[in-house]
Amino acid sequence: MSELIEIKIPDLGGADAVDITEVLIKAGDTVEPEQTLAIMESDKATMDLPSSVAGTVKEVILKVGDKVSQGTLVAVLHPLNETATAAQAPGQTAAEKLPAILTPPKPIKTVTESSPPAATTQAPTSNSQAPTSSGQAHATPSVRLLARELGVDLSKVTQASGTKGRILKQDVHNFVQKIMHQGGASGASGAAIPALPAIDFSQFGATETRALSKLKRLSGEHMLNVCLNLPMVTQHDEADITELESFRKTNNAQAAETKLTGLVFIIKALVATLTKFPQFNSSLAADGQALIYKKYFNIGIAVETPNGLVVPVIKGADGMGLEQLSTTLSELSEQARNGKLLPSAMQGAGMTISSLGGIGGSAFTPIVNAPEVAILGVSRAKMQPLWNGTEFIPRLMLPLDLSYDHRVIDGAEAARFLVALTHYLGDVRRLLL
Ligand code: CAO
Repeated sequence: MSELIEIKIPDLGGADAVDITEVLIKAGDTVEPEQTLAIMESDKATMDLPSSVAGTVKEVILKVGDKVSQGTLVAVLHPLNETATAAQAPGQTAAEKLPAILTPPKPIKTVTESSPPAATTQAPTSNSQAPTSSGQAHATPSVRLLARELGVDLSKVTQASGTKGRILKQDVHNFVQKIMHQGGASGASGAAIPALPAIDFSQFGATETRALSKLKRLSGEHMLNVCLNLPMVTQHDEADITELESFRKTNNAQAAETKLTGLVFIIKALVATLTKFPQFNSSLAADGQALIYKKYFNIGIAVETPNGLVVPVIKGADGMGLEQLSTTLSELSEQARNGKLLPSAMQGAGMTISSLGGIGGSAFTPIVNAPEVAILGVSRAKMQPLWNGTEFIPRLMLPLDLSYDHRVIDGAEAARFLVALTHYLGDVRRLLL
């Protein structure tokens, strides 16, 4: 008779008290390695719990609504083969034997860096500070976060479509829609924004409807909230990167190991500029009455993935050289594209860079990744004639777009910030001063 296997929650990248929203196994089921056993939902992401072993479920310990952390017991299995028990240490009791640590949870949806790292401690926008008395309502942290962001008092949401009367996100959206329609009908004024009219496009020609990915829906929700709540302005400037590019090319031709892209120089220059302008590396306090200055230099990088945009964070960018930044950037963007980023890898940025330079374009207006207060957009560098006082000379010019929260940053500060950044990029030796 084989030993029993205890399935436990693995390292959740620092997340704690994560909600179990679905349990997909029951006693008697046979599970395969990689099969999803349950779904967890934190404020930042929904993750599935894949099994690392094959077996028959003897007992399921978890139930929907439980809060779990690393080490919480999920289920007990009879293994299907002996390999599962091969790692058993001698002297363990039956209960201790082979706590099969699950393979790392797979994020299946993420709110992107744009989401506040912790709903309970960091309110991203002024609306999120709207007083609510929703403490008793039955809802997951992410639903509570959504309610806070929309200024919805959960105790007033009467429709609860989830199991055991749990309020779902759709219920919150329905509630808001209902209020908006009531407002419109009664002619009441206020912040409610009327929904766009639904149009049957098939009247104009053939159409096909495809569902948005969860990632797109969630990041879209957050971006809409940011746009509705932040007074944003975008400042544009150009950096002369002729010398930088010449150094980069020479270095790449000589250094076989790590190729540097222009982006790592921009990260380095951004960190130097942030040290001079610390208000750009800050967030508004929850009550909107103070600024929280971050003494760390964590830079979010917007990465395009097949499912949508995610923002992994390069932590401690100030302590990294160009090569280490390059390696870290390519590791994080690869993990992002393979859907392997843990929620913790997308948290804690001070400021974000969104680079479209590899694709094209001369300027754009990136959306601030609230609760951050500024974001740097990078467009495609191109050769341009520059007047040097005597003649036009060809220079490689890099367009930069700085969007900022005007509640925190003034236009003059933004202009100075970009001037400083372009100086660093114009002569990277200044980074050593
Ligand atoms: N000007 C000119 N060329 C540029 C450039 C710029 N500003 N930025 C990058 N390039 C070039 C690179 O040098 C590279 O050229 P080579 O292949 O000849 O070396 C090529 O474009 C591709 O670069 P890259 O995009 O792969 O690498 P990166 O380090 O510049 O960027 C990353 C990495 C992860 C930011 C990028 O791959 C990416 O995902 N960008 C999209 C981000 C995005 O979607 N932002 C929008 C957010 S708002 O919706």
